[in-house]
Amino acid sequence: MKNIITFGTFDVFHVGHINILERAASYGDNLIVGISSDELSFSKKKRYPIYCQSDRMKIINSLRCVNKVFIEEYLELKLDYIKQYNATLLVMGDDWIGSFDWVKKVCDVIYLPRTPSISTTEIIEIVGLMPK
Ligand code: C2G
Repeated sequence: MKNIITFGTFDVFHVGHINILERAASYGDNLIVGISSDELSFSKKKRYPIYCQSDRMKIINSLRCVNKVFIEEYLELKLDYIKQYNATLLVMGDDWIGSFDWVKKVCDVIYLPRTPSISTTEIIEIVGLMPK
């Protein structure tokens, strides 16, 4: 059994999220997803997510390509999560390229190209500009 692990906030779920999750799942047998806690998301993006962590977990957990979800509290604990879930491959979008190479002593790491022209930030901006 090959366990794949990936991480993200996955706020306001969109096609870029499902694309990376499906591609990550195709590398092994089990896809485990670390969902950023609301506090971790705040520390990364300087705003709280639109959807709270329990709703984001519920959405990701409902996907066919996902086998397990858990809350990621700190970026620095990546290696502990990788060991805890016996993951042999970490998959991340290429906006994180190089950032997690430090786990390579325990686990392979690949960075996949992001889906172009879509992001949660952009969706929030567009919705904010819509006439009432
Ligand atoms: N993503 C993508 N294409 C997009 C948008 C996002 O491939 N158009 C990918 C990102 O590269 C990431 C995943 O979807 O791998 C989740 O994206 P975010 O929710 O923005 O995750 P982020 O807040 O960057 O958290 O420990 C690492 C972090 O927790 C990653």
